[in-house]
Amino acid sequence: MSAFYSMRATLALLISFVSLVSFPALAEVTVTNAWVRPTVAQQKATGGFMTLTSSTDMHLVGVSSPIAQSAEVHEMSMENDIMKMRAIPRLPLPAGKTVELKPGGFHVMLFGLKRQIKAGDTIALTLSFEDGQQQRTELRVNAIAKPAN
Ligand SMILES: [Cu+2]
Repeated sequence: MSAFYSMRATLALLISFVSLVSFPALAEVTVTNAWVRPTVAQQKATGGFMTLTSSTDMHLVGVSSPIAQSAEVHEMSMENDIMKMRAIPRLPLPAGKTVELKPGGFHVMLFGLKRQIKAGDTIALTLSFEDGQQQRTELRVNAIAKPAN
């Protein structure tokens, strides 16, 4: 879908360093390079991508956005030579390991888009995490709309 867009260089890099307080330990999830694919008019779904690093073992268990009626965490896999994607309820974030959501791999899927997403738009995403004690925390990040690079 990005073929509809010129490869205009988008230098904006949104970096969110947010501390998540999880008693008694202090857990920290770092999200960098959050971006979403722009859409064409009438397109109702798009993908979101980012790099996640957690200081403690966590799971990404949900995502939402005010621009979408619903959102899911997806994985891609090859089935009979066909690339398929499906929703996964929990994406493990092992302590200290960088987990990438990128085209062709894990990604966030936004459904029921309420308007067109244009390159340069800022899209708010709320990520839900769960730690080993089933303690949930939310983290809001701003994703920049840009074509895949
Ligand atoms: Cu998907």
